[in-house]
Amino acid sequence: MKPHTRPSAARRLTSGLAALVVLGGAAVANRPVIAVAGEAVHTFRVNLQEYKQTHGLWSRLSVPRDFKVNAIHAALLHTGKVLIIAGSGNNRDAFEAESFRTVLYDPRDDEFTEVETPTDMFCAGHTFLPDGKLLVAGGTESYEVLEADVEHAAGVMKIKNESPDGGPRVFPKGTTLRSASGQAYRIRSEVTVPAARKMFHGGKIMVHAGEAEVWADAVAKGDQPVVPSPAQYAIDGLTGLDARNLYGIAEKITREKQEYGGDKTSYEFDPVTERYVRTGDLTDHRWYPTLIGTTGGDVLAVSGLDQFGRILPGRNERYLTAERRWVAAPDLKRYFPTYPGLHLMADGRIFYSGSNSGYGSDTEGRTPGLWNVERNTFKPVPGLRDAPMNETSSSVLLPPAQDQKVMILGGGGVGESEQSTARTDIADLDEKSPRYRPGPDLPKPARYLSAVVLPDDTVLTTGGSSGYRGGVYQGRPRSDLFNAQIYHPKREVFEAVADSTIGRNYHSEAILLPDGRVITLGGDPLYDKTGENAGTFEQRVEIFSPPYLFRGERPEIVSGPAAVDRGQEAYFGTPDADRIASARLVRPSAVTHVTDVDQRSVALSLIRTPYGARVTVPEKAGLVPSGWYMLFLVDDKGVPSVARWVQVR
Ligand SMILES: [Cu+2]
Repeated sequence: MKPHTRPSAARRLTSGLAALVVLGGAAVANRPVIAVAGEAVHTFRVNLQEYKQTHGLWSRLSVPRDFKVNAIHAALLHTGKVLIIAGSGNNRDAFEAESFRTVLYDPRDDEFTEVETPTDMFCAGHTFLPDGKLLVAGGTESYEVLEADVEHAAGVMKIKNESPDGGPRVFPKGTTLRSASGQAYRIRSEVTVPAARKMFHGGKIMVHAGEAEVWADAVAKGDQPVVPSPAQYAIDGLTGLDARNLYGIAEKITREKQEYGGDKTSYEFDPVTERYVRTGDLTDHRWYPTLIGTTGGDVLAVSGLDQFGRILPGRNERYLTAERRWVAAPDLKRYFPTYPGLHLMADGRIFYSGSNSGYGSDTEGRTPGLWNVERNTFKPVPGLRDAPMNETSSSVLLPPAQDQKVMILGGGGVGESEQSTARTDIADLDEKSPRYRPGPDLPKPARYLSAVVLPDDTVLTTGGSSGYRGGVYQGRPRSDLFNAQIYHPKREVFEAVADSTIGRNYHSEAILLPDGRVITLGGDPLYDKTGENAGTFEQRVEIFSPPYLFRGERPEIVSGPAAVDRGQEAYFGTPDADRIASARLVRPSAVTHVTDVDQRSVALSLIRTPYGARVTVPEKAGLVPSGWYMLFLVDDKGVPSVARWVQVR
């Protein structure tokens, strides 16, 4: 695996100078060109070797037209390619046309390929399985309808069946139900209602009605069919006993905003065949779930909105990896907001950082803490500042993972709040009674900040906006952030690096590549620059080369095993053994909505030999969950090798 080739420093310097000379001449004759000349000076400055050594370098990736997609999800596969999932890409027309997109990008040769995408994975959850496949579950079954656009009152209709005889009853799409006042409502999809169950209870036979939920829309437009309180509805066409045993119940039929509805399909994306392979469905429909692997290799799906846009009231579920199917997990009932920021800790507990993507209650489920998923107990972690601004914040397990420190960064007020925070706090989860303590402030308040663990034990933070979806902040119409900075956990400081040139807010991602660079994608502003028209999804891609790539020759890994067992030693050959200072296993990112439960950097104990490095993989699965990792050897100047892929078993 070779690092991406770039123009040499000398070549860049020459072209920068040439531009300066030409524009300098033009500026004398024509004043407006001065602005362009200023840009050339900037281009010249950021390309200076000394600047790059301390600030790194951003460069735009040229993406062929056919492969420009709305990057909602991004994951680095162990083949070295980046999986970019758009699904319908938050585009209603694409959703209605069933045009769902996934693209693979290979950073070694800048090649793109299209992947067939069977259902709308927009806003699914995902995490890597021990064998390196990416489990992708949930997504979008229906798009939201804003309150102003709801012409027909609608709501969830629970169809009841009180008869234990006659088996399940099927009602086709379009079946009409009628209110006491005669208003008609049609169901949006077919529904199967199970028969009632007979149960013996205290010597008596009790009948428990069968029931199933379905969405129903009023036939007539306007407010007439609105029913604000619980009511019963008769099903058209039923007579006799059927009419008595079968009926609908709705909590409310309203013209309120209709939220996105979750999907229940689930896939394993195979990096080798580059195909989605369907698994058993989720037991609950989920939009905005977080998926997280446990120490045993199974996966939990946590939170999300159901098919009717209601937040799941604490129903989580478990993926049995060996059986490739989902099962309900009533033993793990616990309520979280959507896309909760979860991190697997060394002892197998799951830390909920408090980061989330909102929906549901603005108070319930917002307390950070350690979740014991064996016993379903939860130990709150207190001390977080600006706790009401956890929505759209991000959190990261700081490198190395052995330190068991999680940092939470930025975030904003609930919903479309214009408030946001520059706060970072750090929880040391190895302490007996862990609590958040203050970290250094970000340069500017930030929502949707991307945080990327780098192989030299630092964290790049980039993108985000101060306002909601890049919009209004403190009187300014646009609020994308272009400043990027690197966090140094040892010194607990942020150091500024070069500015990015593309703003990224909601629906944006940044992930570490095997060659040590960071790719940044996406951005979904609510409004355009004028603040009056709808925004356009940011499809341009920019790549950051951190300062360590400009500090001299990179160490090389020339040999080593493709798989290692936890707790075991492994030997990697390198001609640069004398200057290797550290070895790190970095688990590749799988990120959406700045939620990335996968990325982590694990320190390996290191013994140098004349021609290589002997490393030992830690024993705890909570520290090094099974799966594929990038092995980086890092030299005494902090310069990482290109990674070598290793499967940890
Ligand atoms: Cu979203």
